[in-house]
Amino acid sequence: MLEKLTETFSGITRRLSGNTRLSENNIREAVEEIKMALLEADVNLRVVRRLVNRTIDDALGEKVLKSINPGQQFIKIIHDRIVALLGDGTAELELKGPDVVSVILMAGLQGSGKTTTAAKLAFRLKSEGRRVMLVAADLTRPAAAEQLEILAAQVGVAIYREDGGKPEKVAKNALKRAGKEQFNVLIIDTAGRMQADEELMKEIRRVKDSVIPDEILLVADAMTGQNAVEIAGSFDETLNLTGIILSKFDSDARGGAALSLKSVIGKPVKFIGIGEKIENLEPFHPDRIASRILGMGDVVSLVEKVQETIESDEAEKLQVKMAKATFTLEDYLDQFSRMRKMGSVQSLLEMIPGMAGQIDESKLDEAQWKREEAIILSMTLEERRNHRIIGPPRRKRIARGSGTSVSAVNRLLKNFDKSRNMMKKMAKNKKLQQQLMGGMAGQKI
Ligand SMILES: Nc1nc2c(ncn2[C@@H]2O[C@H](COP(=O)(O)OP(=O)(O)O)[C@@H](O)[C@H]2O)c(=O)[nH]1
Ligand SMILES: [Mg+2]
Repeated sequence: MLEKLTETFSGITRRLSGNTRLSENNIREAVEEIKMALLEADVNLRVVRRLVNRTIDDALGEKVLKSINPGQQFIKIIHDRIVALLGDGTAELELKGPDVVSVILMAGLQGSGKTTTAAKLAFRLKSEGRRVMLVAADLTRPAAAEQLEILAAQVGVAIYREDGGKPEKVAKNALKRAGKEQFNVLIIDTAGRMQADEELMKEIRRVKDSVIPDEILLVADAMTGQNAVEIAGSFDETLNLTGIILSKFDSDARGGAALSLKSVIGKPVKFIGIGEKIENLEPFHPDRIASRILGMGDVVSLVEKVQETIESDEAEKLQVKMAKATFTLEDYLDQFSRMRKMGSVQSLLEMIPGMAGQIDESKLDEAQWKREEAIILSMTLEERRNHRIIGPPRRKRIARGSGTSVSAVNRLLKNFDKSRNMMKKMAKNKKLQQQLMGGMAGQKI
């Protein structure tokens, strides 16, 4: 899903992120490219227009052109716009407490994935410790209830079905049963048609009225094009949806229509289906999807996090020191307290694209930090500023003072030399520097 879009956007990200100069023309060109990519991916035209106009407005403001790193600033704007397009944060299911029965109603066209998704949800809620009952209220074909029955057995949850009858009656009876038998969640699978028609809408409306669901979820096939948006609109009109689940997000469809849904009908996408198995259901994270499209890992949140903790003039000084390898143990010590404010280095570094696999976890634990901090604190200021003067007698003294060992002191000094060299190398590598230090140094992003 979204491969083509990702390709184009990642290209833009790569091209611009290192730019320290950006002209109005650069911005207009990039926005034009973005516009074409979105249209090609089948994102709704109105949605594209809105996104493009806002992006231009934001990007041409003083802030971008005059900032230290306009390229990154601009990418951040695109990122925020895409996040806004996809939703405001991750939307959770809103269910009642455990002592009452909550009802989830599944709606959607035939083949959209309602039955499968009902089972996936059951699996998810069951693993959260809820007692779930599936309800077969698709009475158009006997095979429909059988499909649900098989899935229910697979998930290990109860199923309620009746032979014949009306869907709204079945739903109501199921709710009664669920109350009596202390189930917490009822998930009602309903019938679909090839096209949304009057009869289907009336039927599902009656089911809704008979049980008053907490969640009314439209299952929309992410592979379908713009008419999915229209269909979603008509379901919303009839049912007042509480959310959308995009099924088949694992397909290689262009995906733009699916991405337009939130913007056009104003209801959040709560989950995405990413395969046929019952565990293939994921919460929908707009920011992660946006980062993925832009090919930037979680770099935006990284930049924001770092920015909160390092002021930018200080950061600039640090960057220069890193580049010239005049970074001392004194600076290093200074970083400890800042780093601590940011959370573990591990989680921080993992947000950088391409870094995830490359970090030796053992080097990053808190205990290790504390030891290193203690060692540096046992040094004199002179030693901190020039670690090369620390010969064997000093090492012994420092080890004793910090309650560590000479070998721990040796290791720290050796590692410090190594990292200083790495920083120097990094500083020569323009791209990596932009990605790492530009972000780490918390420029005004
Ligand atoms: N690849 C993939 N297939 C899915 C997904 N969700 C549903 N399907 C498949 O889509 C088909 C229709 O699903 P079904 O639940 O019967 O749709 P319903 O008619 O709306 O109840 C089945 O073959 C499912 O296995 C998904 O997220 N990914
Ligand atoms: Mg079905």
